[in-house]
Amino acid sequence: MTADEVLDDDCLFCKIVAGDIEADVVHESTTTLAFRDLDPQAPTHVLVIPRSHYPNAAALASGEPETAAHLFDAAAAIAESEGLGEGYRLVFNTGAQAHQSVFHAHMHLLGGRAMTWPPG
Ligand code: DGP
Repeated sequence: MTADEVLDDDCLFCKIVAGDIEADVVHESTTTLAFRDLDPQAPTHVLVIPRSHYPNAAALASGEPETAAHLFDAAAAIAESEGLGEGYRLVFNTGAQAHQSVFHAHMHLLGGRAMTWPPG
């Protein structure tokens, strides 16, 4: 944990950041944490999150724009370490209608199989 991160006691991903819930961590930095999704939708399915609590990507971009950029840096590093040179997809579900179920900003990194377009 870094000194300036802001956590929400009721948030699942904040509990992962705090180490209170285990996760299969694949990458970390002072501002970000990345771990494998519990319900993977592709051979590689990693969630890249800010350590601090923001309810969605827009709130993160507004509150901590440098950390928002760090999520993309982390995704690029993970894509390389996971061997996703053929391509990968980055997704931010935002809001219930878009199937956001955890209201701590997170980027899905999906790869390792051919993707369909348009997404459902
Ligand atoms: P979203 O639906 O976009 O809010 O994505 C939330 C993702 O979080 C979903 O794909 C499943 C994953 N998830 C939920 N609970 C846990 C957990 O406790 N650990 C891990 N690693 N992933 C989780």
